[in-house]
Amino acid sequence: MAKRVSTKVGGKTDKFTFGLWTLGNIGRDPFGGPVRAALSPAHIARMIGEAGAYGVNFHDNDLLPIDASPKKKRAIIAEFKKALSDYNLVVPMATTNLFSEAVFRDGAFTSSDARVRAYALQKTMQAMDLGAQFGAKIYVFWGGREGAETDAAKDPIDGIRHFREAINFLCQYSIENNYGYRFALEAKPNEPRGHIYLATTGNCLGFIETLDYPEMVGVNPEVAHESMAGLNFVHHVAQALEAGKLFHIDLNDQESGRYDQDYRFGAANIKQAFFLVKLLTDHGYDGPLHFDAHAYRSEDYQGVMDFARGCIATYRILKEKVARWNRDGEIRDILAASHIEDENLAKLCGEFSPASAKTLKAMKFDRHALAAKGLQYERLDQLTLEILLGKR
Ligand code: DIG
Ligand code: MN
Ligand code: MN
Repeated sequence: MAKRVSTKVGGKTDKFTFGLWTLGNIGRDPFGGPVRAALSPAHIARMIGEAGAYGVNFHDNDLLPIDASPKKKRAIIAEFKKALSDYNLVVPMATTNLFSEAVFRDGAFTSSDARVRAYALQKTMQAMDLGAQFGAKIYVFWGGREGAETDAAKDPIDGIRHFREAINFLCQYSIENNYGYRFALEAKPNEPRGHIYLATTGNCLGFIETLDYPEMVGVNPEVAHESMAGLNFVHHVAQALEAGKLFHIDLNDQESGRYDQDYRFGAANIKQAFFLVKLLTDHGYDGPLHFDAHAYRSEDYQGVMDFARGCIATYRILKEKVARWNRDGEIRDILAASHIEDENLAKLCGEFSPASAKTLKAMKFDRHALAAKGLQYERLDQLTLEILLGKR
């Protein structure tokens, strides 16, 4: 593969990242075995570099097989570091695989077996050590096995309490070792468990406030996961962003009512992708843009590169569409007509006082007059579609 000149060319301004498990996905699914040969972490990193990304993420065992000898581990790390350097790639995020091994079949941090919970802590500390070795400053927790098929198995309150115990312990581990990690909790409603605890980003945001170190913990929302729960992904990201808790984001796409498809960004719902890029762009999100997605099982590795380049290209195209939308005169006029502000009312409603409450209660509102005028949202949405379709 051609060695890429390690300069900060255009795309590096956007922090596009891929996990080793994304381009390295070998196409296995519940009904069929692999369709692509397994590649080394160094090879996958080179592909990620060739696609024009900024960085690479990994689970501990994406990089180091769980039973690899110390010698083998050293060799893998050396090759991986060389690939990162050749392509000027960074490692912004690391995470732990607490979902593949049979030992975690009934949860890792929330297992009913204290020995499994202890092993999950040990494995995560070792994975945090590995991520820190590559400079990762974001640590993702996706509790893929933290849940239940039958609630006869355990009290869900025990599950939440055990999860909190683990996160509190690991926050202190990061502090103790000066790793400077920010933890990002990733929600998912189900799959592989019948029901996963902390099913949505909203659940995670509520849970964070019950932790010992809430300032260290944010969220890593994924498009497919909130969509699987039938929610508006953009609104969940907005709440996290507004709360200063959007520490990371997993971009992909998803058709509603399906298993977790992890499609190429924008492949299923281009309008949602547009409004997501608009939210992130308008509010200056400058964290990693992680494509937690993989190519169709139909593809060979040429198709995998098409997939990776497609994720980046679509994000960039939508950024251009956002700029076009924001400067469109007719759109601005429609928004100006529907966004009515009033200095006096802002003062009156913005800060409670007995006087303001008294004044507000005495005011006369003509609700019929307020409802008389239409809002032109049909035209607004049509203009949005015409921009997306390249007509405008
Ligand atoms: C699945 O969406 C999860 C795992 O791939 C990983 O733990 C996390 C990292 O973004 N996303
Ligand atoms: Mn997913
Ligand atoms: Mn994810």
